[in-house]
Amino acid sequence: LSLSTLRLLCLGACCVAGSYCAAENPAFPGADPHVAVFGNKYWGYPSHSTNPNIQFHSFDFVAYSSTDLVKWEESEPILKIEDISWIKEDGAKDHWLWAPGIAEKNGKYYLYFSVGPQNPTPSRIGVAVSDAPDGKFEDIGQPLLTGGDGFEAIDPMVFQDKDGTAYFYAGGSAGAKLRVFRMKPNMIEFDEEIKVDTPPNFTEGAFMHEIDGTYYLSYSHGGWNNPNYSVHYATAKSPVGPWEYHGAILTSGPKHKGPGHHSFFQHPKTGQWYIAYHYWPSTKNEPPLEGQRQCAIQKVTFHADGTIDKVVPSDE
Ligand code: FUB
Repeated sequence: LSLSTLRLLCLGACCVAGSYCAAENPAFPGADPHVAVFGNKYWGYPSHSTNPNIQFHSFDFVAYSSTDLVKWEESEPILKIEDISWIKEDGAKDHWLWAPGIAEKNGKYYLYFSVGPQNPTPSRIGVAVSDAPDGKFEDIGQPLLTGGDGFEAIDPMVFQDKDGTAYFYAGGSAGAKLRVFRMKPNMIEFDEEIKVDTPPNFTEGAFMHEIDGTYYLSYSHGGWNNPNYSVHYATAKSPVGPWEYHGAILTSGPKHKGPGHHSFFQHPKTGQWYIAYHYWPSTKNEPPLEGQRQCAIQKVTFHADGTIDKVVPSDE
């Protein structure tokens, strides 16, 4: 057995036993990963593209599943652009998908996704539903949210609070504006918009989670193809603010630049928290960064005072 095979076996065995679980990076290809735990598996949903010139033009989505954060299995396509009936209604010539967000409720899975172009027609967000985390997902037949008036409808994320209420977060890029909606119990319609402040240094990629009554709003800051891309966060006593800004948590490191568009998830047995994000493989310090973005996973530590230890991209 080679050293790397032995290492894989050891990490996998330790992780399944619930004692230790370190990822190996890059975890899987793509960008904007939303990683969640469903049943006894980790599931990763990224933007993916095989064309380095069109970094966020996905024409379908796939899911990656793993039991140990080391070996990831790619699914068949879970949603294809040609199965989304309303996409062409804006009259634009070309369309694409990116930045999926996943949620589960009562055994149904909801995949929220961004639809381009962002201009001259407004960006849109759709949602598709499945009975399984690896699909197939069926689009609901109409957009859930459309951009406009300086708001870009991109980077959807749904957070379910302890009382079961679901909140939808989206927005960013040129508008750099965050919008939040309380969802109806069916997870495919909005109940009402909740006016929130856009936190400092917000660019895009909002993510909400809660630990012991502290609500963490984290988000990307900077240019998505620039080394200054990073993840910042703010905390609140509710899922809709008011926010207390804490600064950057994930920034470029010596090996990999421009990390961002992340998600947080927890080891189901040990409670260890992880951050999933994408980075650029290049070590150059100037944009444009080379190659395809890659998804990475690292341990992260939250403190009782609401602060988070800083992270830089690492290979494990
Ligand atoms: O992947 C395309 C865009 O890049 C996303 O919308 C942003 O969050 C950034 O990651």
